[in-house]
Amino acid sequence: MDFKIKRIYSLVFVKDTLNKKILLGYKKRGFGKSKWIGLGGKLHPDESIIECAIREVKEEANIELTSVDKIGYLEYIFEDETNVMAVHVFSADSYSGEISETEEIRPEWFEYGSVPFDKMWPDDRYWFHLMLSNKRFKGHFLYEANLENIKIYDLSEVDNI
Ligand code: 6OG
Repeated sequence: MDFKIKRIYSLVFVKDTLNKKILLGYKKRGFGKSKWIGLGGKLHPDESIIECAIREVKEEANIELTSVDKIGYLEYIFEDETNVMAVHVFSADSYSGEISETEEIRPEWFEYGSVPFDKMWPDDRYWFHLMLSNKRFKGHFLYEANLENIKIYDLSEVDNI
């Protein structure tokens, strides 16, 4: 029997819309180590996905989000693995506190035109432009077991997420 176990994650992009900059985090450890990623992580039992997004941003960059907008849903499937990562994508353009580095993440602002795709998850190249231009989207990505190549994907813009 072939069945998949879904693991649920949040993935949050904090935007400085005035200066057209996006906050990414350099992942210092764990899954995705040495990549630039959005902030976020695994859903805990007894919290909503929005609570997860807010908690993870606090844990990883020391700021408190004051607005979050759900903008995307992505599923990652890995060859030879039973787990599926179900990732709820958010954007946020207001927060309180000062952004600072934590044990897991070194946060840094990037201009929309200087996003370091060569040091990010390969799927980001497909949907980042949608996220940056405030579009909503859904997609699936099947990764080869080496986690470097995408074998098949689908992606679509949606009105509601
Ligand atoms: P922690 O392990 O830090 O949560 N994530 C991915 N993001 C993209 N763009 N592509 C992928 O391709 C990803 N796999 C995981 C989801 C991991 C964080 O990294 C995101 C979470 O926000 C495979 O708890």
